[in-house]
Amino acid sequence: MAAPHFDLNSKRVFVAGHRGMVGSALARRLEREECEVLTADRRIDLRNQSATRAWIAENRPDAIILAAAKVGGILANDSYRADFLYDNLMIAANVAEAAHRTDIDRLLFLGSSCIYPKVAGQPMAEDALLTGPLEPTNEWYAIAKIAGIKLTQAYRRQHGRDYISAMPTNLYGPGDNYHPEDSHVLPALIRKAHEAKKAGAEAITIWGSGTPKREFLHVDDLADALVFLLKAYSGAEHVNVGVGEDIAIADLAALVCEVVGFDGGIETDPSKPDGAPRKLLDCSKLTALGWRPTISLREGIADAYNDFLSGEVRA
Ligand code: GFB
Repeated sequence: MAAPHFDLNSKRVFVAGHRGMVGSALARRLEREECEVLTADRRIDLRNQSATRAWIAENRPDAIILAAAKVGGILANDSYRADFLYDNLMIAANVAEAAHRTDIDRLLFLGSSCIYPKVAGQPMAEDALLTGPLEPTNEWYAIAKIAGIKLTQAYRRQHGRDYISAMPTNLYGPGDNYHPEDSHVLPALIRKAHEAKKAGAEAITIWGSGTPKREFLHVDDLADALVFLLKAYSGAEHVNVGVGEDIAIADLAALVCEVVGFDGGIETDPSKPDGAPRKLLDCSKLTALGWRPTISLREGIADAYNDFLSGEVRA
């Protein structure tokens, strides 16, 4: 097998955002590598330029994976526009600049599939970026994430830095946010189905029409893909990370109810937004590099439900 582009052996890898769902999955996955994982034990505010510069200069990692972000579901994105734009812009800019200033040559930035136009040919390949208007409910987040991609490209081009970006599809898994209003759809459905089962309710209510389609990637598969890219990939263009198939929200709700064991009905609430009609990623670039996911949606939902049951939010 060819030598990796970036050898992780004996390297010090800073996982920024290690308390979040993605960062904690990354820290678990990196335990299987011969590298040292650095996390910021004393919480650093990555929105703060001098604090970020100081931490990175003091700790001097060999590589940084930027998994820290302000995230949330469709309603949170729409409600907290300033936070989603400002926080994510500052985090991306501060970390990229501090990494360059400290002479750190390897950075992996994480974006999201919402960087692509609201209406784009499906599946969406990397070159669909900036070919049309964004989905309005999450354009604030998307603009910050597009700026992050552009930062990695700019530091590559102007300063010769080996900075790369990965764009995951909708994520779920252990450590997710199960907040009833602010969460993404999959954890929200787990909570709704669980609470309806406990209460003996007749039905759960899902937001919107139930017809939009989404693609779901388990966070442990994402972490594996990110470690793969960190070792193997160098290029200006970002890389999509997904599973290659999507599911209508109404069908997802039925699957979640089945896994949770709730056999009541599913009603829709058309007063809530649908968001993008579909956002399936074209992952042929990642497949050609040699990576594939391994966790099926049903298996992943069962794992996420176990996580929900073991957590504080159990009602
Ligand atoms: O996961 P979600 O909030 O975000 O919603 P997006 C996906 C779809 O599920 C939408 C529907 O059509 C929602 O209307 N849905 C149905 C629900 N019931 C529920 C529910 O109880 N809660 C939630 N949250 N949705 C986000 C972006 O978009 O995706 C972010 O806002 C980010 O920027 C993230 O990119 C991955 O997939 O629509």
